[in-house]
Amino acid sequence: MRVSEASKRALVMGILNVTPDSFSDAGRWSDATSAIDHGLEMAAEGADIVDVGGESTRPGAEPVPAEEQIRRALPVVEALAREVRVSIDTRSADVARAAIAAGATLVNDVSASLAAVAAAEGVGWVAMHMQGEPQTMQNAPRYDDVVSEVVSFLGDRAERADTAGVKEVWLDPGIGFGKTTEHNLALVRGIGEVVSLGRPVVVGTSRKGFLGVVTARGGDTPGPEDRLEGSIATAVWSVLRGARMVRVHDVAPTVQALRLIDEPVEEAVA
Ligand code: HH2
Repeated sequence: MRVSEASKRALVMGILNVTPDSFSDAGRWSDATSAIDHGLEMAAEGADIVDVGGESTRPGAEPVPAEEQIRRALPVVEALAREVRVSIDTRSADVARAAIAAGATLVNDVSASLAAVAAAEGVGWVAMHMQGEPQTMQNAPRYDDVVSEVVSFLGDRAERADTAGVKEVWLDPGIGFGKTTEHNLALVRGIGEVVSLGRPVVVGTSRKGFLGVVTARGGDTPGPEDRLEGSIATAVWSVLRGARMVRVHDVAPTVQALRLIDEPVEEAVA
């Protein structure tokens, strides 16, 4: 059986940080016009969803007040939602509601705490695992067994989302959120265990620090913009293990790489 027959094509979520301080692309899309252009560009490259965020959650980041997140993200959500599915990357119920009113149909929630908002608004919800809070999460992440602890947390959130009445639930292991390089590698390698929960899984490894650590040669750790190979390798790996969506900065090369998995065999060799 071909992979493409076993399941529909995996989705690509393009990252659009309308922030001055994200760990990659910091400030690049922080005015609405350039952000909208970049969102449209990612849609044209094949992004199924554009994930708009007005708050960086990189290690050490300060929380951004809801009003400021709304000021940054809303015009972008409004413009893009006419052209492509938009998710709002936020931990704030107020920001989520404002973005939904502007056209977002998915709440990408790194705090896994907004199920009730998604249920009440009738939109989808991404529940992501994080240990601690962005400001301090990388100080001393600790697990007895990272994969089983993350799986158990996500299974619990999925059940709560069902009870709350969320119509579309995605689970995300939260790569880089309160995790060492070893924890991140264990989760990527063990992504099939998250998939075994029977829910659609989204994975966000794109340009993250552990890829730099693993691919470093002779002490040179590649910066975020030089982590494309690791980003693509882990996206392809995750989809082959059953993930249904990858969250990425580099949409065009990811879409191209995933075609190798999803293209029907006879078309691929024609
Ligand atoms: N990672 C980041 C932000 N949001 N959402 C999901 N579902 N999964 C992730 O892995 C994830 C996420 C962090 O990456 P990024 O948005 O690129 O950076 P920053 O938080 O610095 O803006």
